[in-house]
Amino acid sequence: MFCNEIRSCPGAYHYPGFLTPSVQCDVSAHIIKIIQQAPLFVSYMPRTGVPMSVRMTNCGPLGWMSDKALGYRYVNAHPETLLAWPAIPSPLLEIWDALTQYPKPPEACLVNLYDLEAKMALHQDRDEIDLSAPILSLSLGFDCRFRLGGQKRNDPSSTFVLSTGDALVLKGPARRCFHGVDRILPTIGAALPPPLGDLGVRVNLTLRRVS
Ligand code: MD6
Ligand code: FE
Repeated sequence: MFCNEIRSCPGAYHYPGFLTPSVQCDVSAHIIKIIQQAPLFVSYMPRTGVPMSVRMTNCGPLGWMSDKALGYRYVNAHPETLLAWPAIPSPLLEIWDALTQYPKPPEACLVNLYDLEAKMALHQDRDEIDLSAPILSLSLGFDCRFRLGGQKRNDPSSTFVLSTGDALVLKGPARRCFHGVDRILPTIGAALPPPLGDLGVRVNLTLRRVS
């Protein structure tokens, strides 16, 4: 399989088109079922309460959320239904094994759904207790301009495009790199298959170890 190590960020590996179209369809069907069991919700920035522009849900033993009062955290139940998160579908567990070779399965899979205007501000993923485990990201739908920097917010960054079917693994030093989604590139790339396409234009899954 073809893979680029991102120059500005050692430990970041981009696998363009890693998911074949048929796997993308299968994963999309699983995402629809997850959203039926665990509806999309909005997270809010800690302290300010500013809503995030993506809608999200999770699968796995733990799920990520944020609200004004308690901020970023992992929880074992959906904040609105109070039900346990659905299980991580087996194709995603297999992709995790193939791309990370990490000896333990992911504990959380965050599902972020973007509309045309949604973005993701520059951030580090550091709410996990175990920051030595890799993070695996999978993208479906429209392209986006993804920004990857260094371990400090003001370190130089570079951008590249994440397209449908792309995988990105952040491990080692890259695990703590700042990153974000500058914008969706609506003129390029595949639309999400129905009925996901009625909900948004891009899905990003991030699979992580937490504990
Ligand atoms: C996104 N991705 O692609 C947002 N986090 O929509 C992330 O925030 C991310 O791609 C950790 C590792 C890889 C990622
Ligand atoms: Fe992230």
